[in-house]
Amino acid sequence: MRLTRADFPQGFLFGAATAAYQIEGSAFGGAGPSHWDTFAATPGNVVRAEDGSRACDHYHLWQTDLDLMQQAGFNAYRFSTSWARVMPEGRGAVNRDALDFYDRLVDGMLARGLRPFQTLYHWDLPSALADLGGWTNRDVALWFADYAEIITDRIGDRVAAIATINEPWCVAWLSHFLGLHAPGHRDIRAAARAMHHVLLAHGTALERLRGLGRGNLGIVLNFEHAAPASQEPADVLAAATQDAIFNRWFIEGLTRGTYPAEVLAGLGPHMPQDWQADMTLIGQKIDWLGVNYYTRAHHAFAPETAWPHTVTRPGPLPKTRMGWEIYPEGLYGFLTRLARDHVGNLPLFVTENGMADADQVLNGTVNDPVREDFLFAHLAATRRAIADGANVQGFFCWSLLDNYEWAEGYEKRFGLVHVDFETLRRTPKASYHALARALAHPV
Ligand code: IFM
Repeated sequence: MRLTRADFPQGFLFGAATAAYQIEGSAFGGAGPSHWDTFAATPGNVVRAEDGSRACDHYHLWQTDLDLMQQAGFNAYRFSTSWARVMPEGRGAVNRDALDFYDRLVDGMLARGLRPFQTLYHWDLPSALADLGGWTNRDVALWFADYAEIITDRIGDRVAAIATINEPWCVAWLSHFLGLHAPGHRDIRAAARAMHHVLLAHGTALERLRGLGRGNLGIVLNFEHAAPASQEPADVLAAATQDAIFNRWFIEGLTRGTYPAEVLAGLGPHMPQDWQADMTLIGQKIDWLGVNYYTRAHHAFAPETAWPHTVTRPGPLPKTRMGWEIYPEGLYGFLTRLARDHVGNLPLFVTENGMADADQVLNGTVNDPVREDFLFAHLAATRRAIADGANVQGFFCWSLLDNYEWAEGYEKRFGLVHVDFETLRRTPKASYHALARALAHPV
């Protein structure tokens, strides 16, 4: 038996999530260039060098997309506002068309009974700020707070919740240590700085918004279950180190006023001077925490490599088109672990969960049974975490639409709704209809 709305607490929010650069079309409406435009234009970074200039053209088709949200029976929509759209140079001049666009978008959500969950930063750093060092420059915290103030001045009176940053691990580690996302650095000093400045920016913006009377402020972290590749002590240690980098650095910075010793062992010498003095600002109270969860990874000790001396190995479970193992148990694990070890009764939201496949339209329909099973298994894991005491108040599928999957271009389809990137035609997939049936169920 599949779960329905009635299996969740009264008032539980169901929604889908998107991000500006992945759907809007950055060429429209006077947006400035972002570091994703230049990363994508550099050979070898992105599959087929695709970028977000047109994407799903949500900039023009947003009403259709909000209708799809409403027709699915969702009661919340997680979207991001683009810094490069609102402030094309990152600082200074404001693009009035951008403010008008987000104003209409939020009103459109409210008119359809969708609670707007805004994310302030989902990776489109304005190029002018990237030129100044981006996340490696401490000033990014103030630039970000200024942008946060400007956009919330326009729409903050109507949004239900605001997240400062989406997935700091990706902003900092994936992009400055592993080099796989913009700006594509593979540099431990840049990574250490970004790992700290991303939380400093969160704290600075949070303080600014709180001072302006804004409420329901949070942050969205991503978590990945870190398993040892074997039971050898060295592999167990490798998994613990990766767990500390991925799953503990940000939440401990936010809630414990320091970073895990295992990570400081590697990053310590490269950290900004006096980083400890920022931890009170970083550790300010948040009103909710967003949890993005997709998979687990297996880690092995790699003595021949530099710190953190780890490599990943393939796991045994079925995998999605991203090559990610399907492991719903990991979501249960993080929701209960966060409640137990870090945030107590703080409201948690699953702000992203979903999977990529090579979905195709056949005779006007898209069959995606693997995604259906995936989503219902993760909903069941969430329900079990709630029963075991985690205060989870909502679940957002990633994503409403097939969209620009960053370095993977348009090849990996995460949507509940198929998008034909030639015609821009939207076709709801079977998983969309299955969710709509589950949500139509009387409470
Ligand atoms: O598409 C991304 C999203 O932008 C952030 N979280 C993970 C998704 C899938 O990779």
